[in-house]
Amino acid sequence: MSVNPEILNIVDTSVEYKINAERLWDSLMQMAKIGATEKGGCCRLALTDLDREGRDLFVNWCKEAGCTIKVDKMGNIFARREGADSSLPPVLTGSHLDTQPTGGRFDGVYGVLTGLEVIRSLNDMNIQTRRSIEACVWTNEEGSRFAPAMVASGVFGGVFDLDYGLNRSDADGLTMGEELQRIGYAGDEEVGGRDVHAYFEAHIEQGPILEAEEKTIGIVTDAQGQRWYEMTLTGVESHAGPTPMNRRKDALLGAAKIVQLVNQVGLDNAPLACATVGMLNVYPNSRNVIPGQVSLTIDFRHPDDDVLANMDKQMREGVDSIVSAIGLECELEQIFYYAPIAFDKSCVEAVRAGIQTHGYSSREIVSGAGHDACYLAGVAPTSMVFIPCIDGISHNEIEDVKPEWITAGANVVLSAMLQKAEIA
Ligand code: HGY
Ligand code: MN
Ligand code: MN
Repeated sequence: MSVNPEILNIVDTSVEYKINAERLWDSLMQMAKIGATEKGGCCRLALTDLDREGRDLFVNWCKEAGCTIKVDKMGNIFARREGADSSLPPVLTGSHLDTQPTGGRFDGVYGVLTGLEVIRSLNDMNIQTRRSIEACVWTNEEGSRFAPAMVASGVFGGVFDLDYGLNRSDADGLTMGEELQRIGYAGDEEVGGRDVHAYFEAHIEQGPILEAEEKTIGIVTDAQGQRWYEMTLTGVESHAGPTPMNRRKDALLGAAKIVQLVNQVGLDNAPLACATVGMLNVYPNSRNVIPGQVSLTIDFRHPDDDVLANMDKQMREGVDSIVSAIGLECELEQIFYYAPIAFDKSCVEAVRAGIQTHGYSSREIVSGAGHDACYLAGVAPTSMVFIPCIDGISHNEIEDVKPEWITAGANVVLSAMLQKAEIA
């Protein structure tokens, strides 16, 4: 595995800088108690009281580690450990604390607490870095309570404007701005617009590749692109008894055909395409009423932007023929899109050097999931460090890892950050 020689001069990578594995695992298990679910997962939806509890715990731990805390207008948290030259753009690491409704204990949290552990370990080793280090928490990465995903890192990355971000609303009409105020995380700092020297994000792979290939670290070179849609199908509610089959405008029949169509679009663009209908609401949802309206969501992913565009075209053509055959109205809105991302080569090299220092097994990998790093990549040299998860399962309460994977990923992040932050 070749490593860029000039990087190796900045930090003596023969020294295996290590984190405190037990302390990191313990922090993860303490955070997992907040919103713990019966099946062993976590439910801490963005900007709920449980999210606030998790944020408060993180902030207190960072203050104990000597950090100063800043919160921006999207509620993003930055815990800063001053470097020798605080005028230099800092090196950031982090992820998210919000979870899916049936989320796990590691998605997002792992990256956030790895950032804290890097700071705690630098304190233990009494290392002063030349550049400041910041451990971050990005608001609403999941896009579950408030769509779309990665809203706050998207505002930081200049993709969404602040007004758009603050006005995302949940199913009850509550906006992110209102909920940030309510939980006390509507910060004063401007969102983004500042220089960041490098950003690293540790995350579980959330897929099966690393575990199947028995690789401890994923060197994330790219992330696939995404398109998210919201669709409303409108037919005619009518009585399930006297309405003949040939006189129906059944919105749920249309939705069922569209679920099949979305799946087929994924299969037609195999093996890399992903296509999912994750949400479906039927109105009036009564057993003896022919559904008059159905709302559903579509999630398309692919590492090639042209294929992603073709999936969009294939879906729209299929939808048109389904709705006209049944006589439905269809409102279709694309609410989220970003093109596939190539991460920064020098950051990828810093990760590779960290892997070499520790002698971990590794392979290059493209991220199937979206991450805040995808938007940070637009404003700072960025890369990610993946670790395996058991059976590749995530966005599921049974999400699990091996502690040694947690340790390895954090050691690599520590090494990569030291290369970028340099030792004073
Ligand atoms: O949808 C995603 O890829 C991420 O979990 N927000
Ligand atoms: Mn995540
Ligand atoms: Mn997730």
